[in-house]
Amino acid sequence: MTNSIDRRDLLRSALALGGIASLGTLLQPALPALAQGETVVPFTDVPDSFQPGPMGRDMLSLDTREIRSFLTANEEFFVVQHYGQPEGIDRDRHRLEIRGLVDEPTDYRLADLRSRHRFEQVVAFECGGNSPRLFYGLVGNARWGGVRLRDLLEASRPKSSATEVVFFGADRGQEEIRRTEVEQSFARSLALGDALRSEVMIADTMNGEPLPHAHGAPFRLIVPGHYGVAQVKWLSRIELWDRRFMGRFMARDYVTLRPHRSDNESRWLESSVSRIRLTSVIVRVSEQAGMHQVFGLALTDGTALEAIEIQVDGGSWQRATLDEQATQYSWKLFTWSWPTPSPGEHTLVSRAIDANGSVQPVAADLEGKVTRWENNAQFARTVRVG
Ligand SMILES: Nc1nc2c(c(=O)[nH]1)N[C@H]1C(S)=C(S)[C@@H](COP(=O)(O)O)O[C@H]1N2
Ligand SMILES: [Mo]
Repeated sequence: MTNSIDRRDLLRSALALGGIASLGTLLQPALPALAQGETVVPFTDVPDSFQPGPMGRDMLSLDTREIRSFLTANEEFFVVQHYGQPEGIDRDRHRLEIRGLVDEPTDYRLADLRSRHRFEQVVAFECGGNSPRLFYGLVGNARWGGVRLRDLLEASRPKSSATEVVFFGADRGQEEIRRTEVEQSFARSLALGDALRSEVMIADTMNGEPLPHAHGAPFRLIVPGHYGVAQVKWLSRIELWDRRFMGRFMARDYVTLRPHRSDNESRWLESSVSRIRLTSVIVRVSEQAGMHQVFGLALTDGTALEAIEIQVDGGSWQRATLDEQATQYSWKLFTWSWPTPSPGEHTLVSRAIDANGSVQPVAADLEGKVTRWENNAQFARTVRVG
């Protein structure tokens, strides 16, 4: 499998789908210029001092105003990790170990994965901490290639007592737990039933290129429809257990605390950040020959998106057009033609509605949520039309 073939396949599928991505720019690190005569209507909610891109070595955010293609280039895909990026991982020698409650403990190297049955899928995810602060820049949409986790798990023959699958990264950090200093790997888990879902993959390519180091080379877990924290990078060990895993990133951090009201009763609930909550955000407004276009993106947990609606200055909700390149687990891009806005400042907001009739919440619905995770509230943007 060579990169040039992957690139060509990518271009061909983009062509076949007749999408909005302009071909020459599909995987370019530099963003293309605007269409001739197209100008961006500036957001007035973005301070001049706002600087997306790398923030130290452990974070990179996407400039959502500049999204111009269906797939996010590898160099622009956001980066988050908690214990730094591990050094000294040899792409070809790094091993994935499958252990615990299995009859056949097995090790895999990159070449072993390359020789197994492979597939590709487009999957978008955002960090569970994505928010207005970075204008929702902790998000990306890529075509991942690799093997089904299920195939590897079945080859190791899980014992009937196994209920939990724990995924360990090669990166380690110091934690103080119950007044004890311990060294831990980044780790997350899935219930065995979830781990066996056919879309869960171990990916070693990203947009047809070998997985970059910042994104977990040589291979990472991809759990479509889940927040970023589930997508374990630098995957090195999988263990099957007969009890729940309660590591930091499952049970202490990335835990949402919110009040829940039902039957006149209110109680506090804690839940582990897992499936993506229905969300959408407007990322750009542009003007060309007097026509105004509003552009944005939406994410679901894989549930079909029913509609995106746009509201201007508190008026009636209008239906946006969904980009036809969208797949079940990709992000969903949308556009809306804004008829003749008057000069001056305007407020625009989008809301996503899924096939179950769920509507993206407003900030008031999330009132009382103590932790910052899972902020999927409708996000009003302001622009000045000149
Ligand atoms: N090994 C490892 N995997 C990890 C993390 C980490 O710290 N270590 N961070 C997680 C979090 S919180 C996010 S949001 C995603 C980000 O993936 P990306 O950097 O490829 O965008 O990786 C996840 N996988
Ligand atoms: Mo994250």
